[in-house]
Amino acid sequence: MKRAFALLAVAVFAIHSAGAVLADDVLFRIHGKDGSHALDVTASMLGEMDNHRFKAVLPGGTGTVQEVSGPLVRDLLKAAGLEGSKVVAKALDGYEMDIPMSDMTDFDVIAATRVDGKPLSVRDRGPAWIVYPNVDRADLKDALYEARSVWQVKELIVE
Ligand SMILES: Nc1nc2c(c(=O)[nH]1)N[C@H]1C(S)=C(S)[C@@H](COP(=O)(O)O)O[C@H]1N2
Ligand SMILES: [Mo]
Repeated sequence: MKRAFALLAVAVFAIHSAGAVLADDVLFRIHGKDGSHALDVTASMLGEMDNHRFKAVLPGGTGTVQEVSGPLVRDLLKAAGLEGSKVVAKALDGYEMDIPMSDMTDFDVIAATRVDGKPLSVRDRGPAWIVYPNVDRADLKDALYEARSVWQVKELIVE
């Protein structure tokens, strides 16, 4: 028993070192101004939520159509009980962008955590990427929405 536990501990450590996403690792955090209604979003939480999937061309990429999946941002905010007029998306590289709340209700904007079925690591611009359905809606393939397509999202703040 003790040995089994030790082996498990080694395995968990090995997975961590390899940079894999564990079910309960916090991918990103959402909250209101002054930290209210904070919700830590984990992979296991997303496994239980409705994940949306669609084709999109990721801005700054190769221009190819890829399949992205993740929760709708409006569903995440609802789950946390957050309401407001904008979402401030903060990324690991210090990039920060204000996104009007109307985008979340008008379009199916997701916090993509997978591209072509593969979980996004920080190296592939994860843990989460704000993605607009710009294949179904060609009008969303626009500089305005590209600038709002924040990658390496670590925090979403509703104001
Ligand atoms: N984390 C992060 N997301 C970002 C950016 C950035 O610098 N950091 N640039 C934005 C802008 S201005 C655009 S046009 C698109 C594509 O950026 P790229 O052409 O520099 O790859 O990603 C957006 N998302
Ligand atoms: Mo841009």
